[in-house]
Amino acid sequence: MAKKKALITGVTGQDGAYLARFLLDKGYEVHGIKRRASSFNTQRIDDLYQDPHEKGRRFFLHYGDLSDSSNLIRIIQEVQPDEVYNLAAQSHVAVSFESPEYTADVTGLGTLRLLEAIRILGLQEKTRFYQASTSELFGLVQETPQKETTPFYPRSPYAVAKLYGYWICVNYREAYNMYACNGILFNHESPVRGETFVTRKITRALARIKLGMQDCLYLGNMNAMRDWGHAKDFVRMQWLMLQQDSPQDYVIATGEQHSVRDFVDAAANEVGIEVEWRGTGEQEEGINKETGKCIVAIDPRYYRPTEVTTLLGDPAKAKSELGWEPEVSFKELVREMVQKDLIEAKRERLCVQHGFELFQPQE
Ligand code: NDP
Ligand code: GDR
Repeated sequence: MAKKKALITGVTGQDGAYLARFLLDKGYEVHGIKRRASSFNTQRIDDLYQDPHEKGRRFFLHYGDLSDSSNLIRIIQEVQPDEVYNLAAQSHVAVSFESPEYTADVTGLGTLRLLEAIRILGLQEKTRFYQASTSELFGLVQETPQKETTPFYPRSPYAVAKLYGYWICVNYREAYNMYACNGILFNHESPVRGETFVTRKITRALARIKLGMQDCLYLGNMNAMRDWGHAKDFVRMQWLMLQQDSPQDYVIATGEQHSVRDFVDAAANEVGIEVEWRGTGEQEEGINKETGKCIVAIDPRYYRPTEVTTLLGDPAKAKSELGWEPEVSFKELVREMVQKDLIEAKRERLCVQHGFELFQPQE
């Protein structure tokens, strides 16, 4: 039987990297779209790279951008994919308040461009489509826990753009009979999570604080509640959704909720620091019990103009219809992330001890 071909947009991102590995392990030929950048941006998938001269190669990268229809049409025509996973997006909620139009273009219209490319090329019978929808659609929550039927109330330009992506995917399914589905995924993390999302920011900072490479971690709203899972579990579900008899939308979540402060405590515990919380609101701070030093503080610049204060998913449909269960617990997720960041911090400290000056990006 011919190998199935998958095309992944956003292959250089967290989920793209996990999904590419997952599909290669399943025997797929995997094509990914990467953006042209002024420096290397493929760190998360470098180990998958195969020399173009290698026989039997199954992993291919194409330059492209979700803002460029002609480029998307050309790539899809060339690849003729059985499955398209649309993971590319300007995916940072806070950044979307600063770049709302760009976010609408890439995160919202980008979805339309891909669906149109499939339709224009006459591939709607062959190509199945996965849209990376999000729990941010629920925003100001109307019901707890949130499930497939919970009304949406987006609270950021990012979420509004994803709302467009959600509905255009449903519309192409109904109008053109395409196999197109939305995975409404709650937050999922991993050791390769982007460094400016709160979980990775916390694990990275606490590892560095433990090793004396940083003094304090500055955060915004520590009361925010999220349903955090592991990316590895969630990409399995993305694939499962495209293997069914008929296309449907699913909520993917763990069904367990923690606050940002809980995440700090769990990560601190993993690195071996006990945090004592003092004060409230903008004055709240976390003190290292052993040293008496303040290691966590609030910086209001991380507050968002409109916040999503609480999210908790109900994955019952995914469990009963697709037999999906998350395998990694919250504690295991935090441990894996902290362990990876401790290794990075040790490497960094070693360089400093040997006289190398390191460039530290700030967030
Ligand atoms: P990342 O931010 O890690 O990855 C986003 C990817 O999109 C990167 O590969 C990025 O490229 C690419 N990208 C950004 N802009 C463009 C563009 N204009 N054209 C082409 N590619 C572009 O996100 P995640 O992997 O965490 O998430 C994957 C998807 O799932 C996203 O759509 C996100 O919105 C959605 N989602 C994520 C959740 C999560 O908790 N992780 C939960 C729910 C939904 P580059 O590497 O060059 O920046
Ligand atoms: P989110 O993730 O907005 O849920 O979007 P993020 O990790 O950015 O924020 C989670 C919560 O933590 C609060 N917070 C902070 N957030 C960041 N980034 N930095 C801080 O310093 C900080 N302090 C507190 C936030 O206010 C928020 O309440 C992620 C993205 O992956 C989206 O693409 C995806 O759709 C959703 O998850 C589901």
